[in-house]
Amino acid sequence: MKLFYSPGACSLGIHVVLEEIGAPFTAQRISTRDGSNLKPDYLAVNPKAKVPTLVLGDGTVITEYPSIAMYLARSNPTAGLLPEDLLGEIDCLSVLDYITGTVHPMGFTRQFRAARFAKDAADEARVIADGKAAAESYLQVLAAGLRGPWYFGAQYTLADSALFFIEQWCGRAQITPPPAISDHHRRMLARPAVQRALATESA
Ligand SMILES: N[C@@H](CCC(=O)N[C@@H](CS)C(=O)NCC(=O)O)C(=O)O
Repeated sequence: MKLFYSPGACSLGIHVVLEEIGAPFTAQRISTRDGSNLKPDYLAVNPKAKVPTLVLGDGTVITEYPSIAMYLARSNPTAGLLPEDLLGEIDCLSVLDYITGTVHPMGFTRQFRAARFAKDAADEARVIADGKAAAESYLQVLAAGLRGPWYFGAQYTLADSALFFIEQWCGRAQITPPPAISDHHRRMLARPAVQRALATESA
């Protein structure tokens, strides 16, 4: 398997999942900051020009964070990254969708890529402020759902690694998360799989 990631991007959550599973994989760095995701070589793999992208050994390409995460968890059931009951699994998918479909784009992308959403340069400060306010309110929702020590209580799941990339972004966005989220972030940083993924991405 090969993971295309950009350092510190949402692909970090998938990188952590791969490290948790422990199956062999190659981490292929591209940078969305320097526009490598727009180059023809990468567009041939993922025409959406986004990370993460997972390429399986037989060449199958999987895009979109929740789909990649679900594939990895379902194809490696012994890693136990999904609740076992159907409604638990659906709850987990719901958290992944909320984080990647709402919190990420509406809260954080608006702050980190304000120019894309602003009418002109003068409008960027408003876009950033709106993104920050939205992110703070989404974090309250996530904190209220956190059952601790992991998102769903005793079992560590895909929801935890997705929440982790958001927690990493709070510093860059100068957001102080609710205490339950900061505590969860500290627990994540203590996990060897998280430390391995961070070491690779910062090398
Ligand atoms: N819907 C996609 C969104 C992924 C996404 O927005 N990734 C960002 C990095 S965090 C990206 O690749 N941005 C590059 C760009 O928009 O130019 C998913 O869930 O995988």
